[in-house]
Amino acid sequence: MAAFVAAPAGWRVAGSPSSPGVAAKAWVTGAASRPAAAAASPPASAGRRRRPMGVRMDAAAAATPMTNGTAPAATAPSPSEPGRKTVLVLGGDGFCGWPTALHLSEAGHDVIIVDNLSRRKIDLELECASLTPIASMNERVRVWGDVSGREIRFVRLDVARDYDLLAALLAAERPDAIVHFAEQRAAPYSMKGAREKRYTVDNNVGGTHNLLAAVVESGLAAHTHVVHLGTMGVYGYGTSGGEIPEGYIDVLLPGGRPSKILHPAYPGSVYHATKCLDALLFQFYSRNDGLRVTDLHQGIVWGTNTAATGRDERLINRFDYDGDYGTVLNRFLVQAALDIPLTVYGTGGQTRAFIHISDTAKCVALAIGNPPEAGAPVEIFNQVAETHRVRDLAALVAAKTGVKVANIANPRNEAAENELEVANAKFRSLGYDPVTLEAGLLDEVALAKGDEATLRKLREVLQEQSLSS
Ligand code: NAD
Ligand code: USQ
Repeated sequence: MAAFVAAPAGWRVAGSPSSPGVAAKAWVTGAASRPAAAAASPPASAGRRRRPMGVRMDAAAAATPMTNGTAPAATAPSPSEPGRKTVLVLGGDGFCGWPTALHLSEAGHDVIIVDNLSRRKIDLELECASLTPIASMNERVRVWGDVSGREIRFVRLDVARDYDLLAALLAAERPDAIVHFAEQRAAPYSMKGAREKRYTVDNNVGGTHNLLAAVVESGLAAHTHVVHLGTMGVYGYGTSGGEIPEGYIDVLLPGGRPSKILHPAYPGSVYHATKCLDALLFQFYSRNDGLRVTDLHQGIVWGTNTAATGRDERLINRFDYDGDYGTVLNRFLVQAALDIPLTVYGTGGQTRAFIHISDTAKCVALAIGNPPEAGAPVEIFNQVAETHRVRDLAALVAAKTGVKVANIANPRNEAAENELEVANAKFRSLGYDPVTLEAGLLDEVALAKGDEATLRKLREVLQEQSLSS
């Protein structure tokens, strides 16, 4: 348990655990303490060309509705339901993708999840797991059919590798919108070593480019709206010198020529760099092919469940708390529940933007409902609710739970202190009314701290993970 506290994974420690109190537990320390073979990144297994679930490999597949074969006897919403769209959710097995898929399905859209399950493989590689028990994808969509009466189809394919299958899927389904979550999203993981850096770039940039090329090749450029989950980290931290605008800045080019350009990119990790490269691809395809793209620059997501994932325990969302995928507030919540001092890296002067998981789903739905015109510049929203300094977050959690705070050497190469002010007027004007941390945190803490059964479960899970590592 103490290992969990003291062993954040980060890029300064890759290859040689060096932060004080680094633990022996592989599931905590990440690749740093793992033999090379055990650290094999997903491409090793993803490379085996498995037949994606439900996807027929013959030519007829392109015209055949694709399901996972266990689709529930669901009452699909009527095709005439107003505003109903066919929506592909790439990465729909993940932390943000799963609740978003359910939210969109509940809203009446015809949802198809596409995922290669690579995140589950990374769990095995890191010898860690979601704190919450995650059902298989087949079970997830079956249970959703039972409780909601709505069908979600699941197609297993690798967006970065299975180009032909992806293109066939688009041609067959002609989706109105594609929500693209399918990327390797942990900055610490992307900085572990050359293997993880290369995987992150190949997977993220390759996947995004495959998607854009497939939309064009399928003749859907003017039809399909691509909604991508980007990150606030593309702007860098403390680089804007004031409020960060939504994507673009007005500049005067030499000779006094006015122009509107993408906000300069200041990625702080290889992962964040892939989001900057994605943004350039969107700009190119939007100008060159008239693609309709919305890029959502999202802050750090916290929380676990949404109304939809709370409808049955087999629908529960994943909750990561390890040093790579566990985001800061969710780590603090687990630490508080176990009465482990909160791991503030450095001074905790890093200011970051935050959003609750239920708002992720709502914002994506808002974006889908407000597509840009074909040929319009990429629409960019800052998908954030509020900003906080890490040390203030720790103080808030400590005040609500009585847990102590531990400042530990920062394993990341980042500014010790930064200001962060973010514009998000566009989302607010569309009706976005965010869950705030002050209000929502109470629920999460109650879940983790107030409920003895949950506490017991947390301890059991940590105990099991310690034994198996
Ligand atoms: P996650 O790792 O839980 O989910 C990503 C999903 O995509 C996984 O299910 C994974 O198996 C799948 N995937 C990855 N590569 C794939 C590929 N090549 N083909 C098919 N499926 C693939 O991550 P998340 O937290 O849900 O994040 C989703 C997206 O939102 C990411 O792009 C991330 O950058 C962005 N985002 C997340 C946060 C956050 O705090 N979690 C904040 C800002 C932005
Ligand atoms: N931090 C701590 N203690 C911890 C863990 C983290 O102090 O135990 C600090 C980190 O040093 C960092 C901040 O908290 O300064 C945020 O770290 P994080 O791991 O919560 O989030 P980050 O690495 O920024 O990445 C997460 C998601 C990523 C997304 C990004 C949005 O994993 O997919 O893009 O948030 S943003 O940060 O706005 O760019």
